[in-house]
Amino acid sequence: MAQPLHDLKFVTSASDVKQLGVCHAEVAFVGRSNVGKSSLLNALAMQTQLARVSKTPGRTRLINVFLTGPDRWVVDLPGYGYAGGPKAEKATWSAMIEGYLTGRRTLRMVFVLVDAQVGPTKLDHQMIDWLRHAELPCRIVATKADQVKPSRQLAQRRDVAADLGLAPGDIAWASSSKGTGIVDLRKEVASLLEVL
Ligand SMILES: Nc1nc2c(ncn2[C@@H]2O[C@H](COP(=O)(O)OP(=O)(O)OP(=O)(O)O)[C@@H](O)[C@H]2O)c(=O)[nH]1
Ligand SMILES: [Mg+2]
Repeated sequence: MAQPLHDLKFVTSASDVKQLGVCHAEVAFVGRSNVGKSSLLNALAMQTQLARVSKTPGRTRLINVFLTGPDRWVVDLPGYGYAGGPKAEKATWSAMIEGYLTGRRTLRMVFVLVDAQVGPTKLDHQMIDWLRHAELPCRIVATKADQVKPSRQLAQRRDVAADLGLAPGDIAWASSSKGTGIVDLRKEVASLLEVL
């Protein structure tokens, strides 16, 4: 059988949640700029150029919607914490993300991506606290796990989890470039979207 999510295809970009139509179920990826959201999406879809990956932070500036199966969406959100750009633009980004996160009843899970090596930043904490307060389901994914030295992997996983008040097993540990954790994450997303 074909792998789930392999058929992900880009549908639309929006600057406002009001521009989005309805779907049956959706999951979203958030995280600070450059944390690897688009790369993870590509890895999950087994495609190299589905979502645009860039060395320049702030590449993804709109709500990008990808479709899999019948009316199932995977949504790539613009990264937060991008230092560049005018202040007014940053305020627009936060409004865009908040509007999306609070405006979708079909949203089943928010995957919050945190850099495995750097650990949760102040902005990551703010995002996670905000999601918990808004009672939105969230799952932490530590990205770029290949950047953590093999001898540090276990300890780092424990530290990142503890920093967020979680157990190590609560965090998905992934590397888009090496493929670590991608199969499990793909299954998790497919199961949430009921496309398994
Ligand atoms: N070593 C390593 N680098 C990665 C991994 N995933 C992404 N990167 C690199 O990190 C950089 C940013 O990746 P993106 O996927 O564009 O990050 P993003 O979160 O979508 O960034 P914005 O769209 O700017 O918010 C790129 O240079 C990627 O090649 C990974 O698993 N391991
Ligand atoms: Mg991106």
